[in-house]
Amino acid sequence: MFEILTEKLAKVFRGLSGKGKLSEKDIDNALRQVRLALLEADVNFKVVKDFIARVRERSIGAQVLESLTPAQQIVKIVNEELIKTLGEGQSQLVASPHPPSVAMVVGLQGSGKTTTSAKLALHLKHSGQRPLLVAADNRRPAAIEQLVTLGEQQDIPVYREAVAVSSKDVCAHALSKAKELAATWVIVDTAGRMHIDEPMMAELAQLKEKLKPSEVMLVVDAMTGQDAVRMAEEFNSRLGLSGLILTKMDGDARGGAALSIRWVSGVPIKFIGIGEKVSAFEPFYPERLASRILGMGDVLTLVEKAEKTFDKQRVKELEKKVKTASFNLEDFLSQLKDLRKMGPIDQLVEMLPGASQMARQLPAGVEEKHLEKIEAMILSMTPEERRNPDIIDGSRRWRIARGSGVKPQDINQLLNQFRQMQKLMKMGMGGKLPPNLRGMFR
Ligand SMILES: Nc1nc2c(ncn2[C@@H]2O[C@H](COP(=O)(O)OP(=O)(O)OP(=O)(O)O)[C@@H](O)[C@H]2O)c(=O)[nH]1
Ligand SMILES: [Mg+2]
Repeated sequence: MFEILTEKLAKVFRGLSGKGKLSEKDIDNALRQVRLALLEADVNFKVVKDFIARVRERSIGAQVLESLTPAQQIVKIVNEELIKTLGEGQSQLVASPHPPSVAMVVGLQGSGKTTTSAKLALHLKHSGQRPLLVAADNRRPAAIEQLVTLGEQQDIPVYREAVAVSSKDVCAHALSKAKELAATWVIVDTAGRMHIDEPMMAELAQLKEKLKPSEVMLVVDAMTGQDAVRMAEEFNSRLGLSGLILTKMDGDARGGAALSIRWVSGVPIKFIGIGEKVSAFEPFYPERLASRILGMGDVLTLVEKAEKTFDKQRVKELEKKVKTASFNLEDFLSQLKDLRKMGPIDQLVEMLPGASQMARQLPAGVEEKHLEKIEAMILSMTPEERRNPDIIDGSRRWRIARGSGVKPQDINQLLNQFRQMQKLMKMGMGGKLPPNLRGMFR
């Protein structure tokens, strides 16, 4: 799920980061592509429209256009708005002030109610609760057996009665049983239908009346796309839902349901099912899904770190120096120092305002120790030499090499590479980085 969307978004962002500053037109162009990617992922039309409008409004603001890392700023905005769409923060289960708390599990036929009831019970058990499962789906004898089997496997008690007993009575008796067992949670697996119909809703409403649940959770098959979204709206208006559980998130659906359902229905997603096994169940974290969709791991934290580490004014000065090609080894050294304060080098180089052009040409996995070496060499130079490397002759080279524990050839190599870099800067940094310059970071 989401692979195609992730790929498409990554392409849009790559396109943006290839540019220095962004114009309004660049942003609109990028957002058009984002919009298309979301629609192709089957995200609800209204959700896409709102989302794009929010991202655009924030992106067109001076903050991004004038920023030195506009592409990263936009990724950051997209991430934040995506989280908003998915529901900010994690939605916890709501327990009743008078235990046992009751969670009703509802949904259409085959959505995963029975499996999910068992998953939820196991999750609660693992968090120190004493769950009781209740087989209130008396439409099919097999449904009861299925729950009993799952409960037995996990050593979780299951309350059941004969098929002939009404689900209302089963629930009433189950509550007494829960008291007897001192259960803290009662998870009620209910009957589903092929489609939403009045008898089902009426029965569920009756059960809700009886059980007074603190949670009414709709189980939604994420593979059903926009149908899932409509269904959530209907269930919610009729029954009043407290949470959603998206199942089959391990499938190859395009992900549109997952991305739309919270925004459209207003009901928070509390858990996701990610496999057939009872353990394949997780609390839902909007931030994690958003960053997974954006395929960026912890890049955002890095952006924030970069914002904190690089003094804006100094960054501006550096940019100017780069533009006028008066960027010298001293500037380079100060950038390296800032960079090393922050962490994993290969991802960070990208954020160096002056070197971001270069960074894209760098091979993956630039190693820390090579940067250390460069830093040592520059540190062994006098300020004069750093500002004007041309004065470095044979004897100075010898001295610098000895001071930094390298060979004189290494100093030569650094200076040559630096001269090339300056040349590139003079040309406006437009060209590709020559292969030997890439070696500078290795
Ligand atoms: N891959 C995957 N399969 C799931 C997941 N959740 C449920 N299933 C499968 O979906 C099928 C239906 O699950 P059930 O739990 O029986 O669904 P139900 O809603 O109780 O179905 P009825 O009782 O017939 O209405 C089963 O084969 C489950 O193993 C999930 O998160 N991932
Ligand atoms: Mg079932």
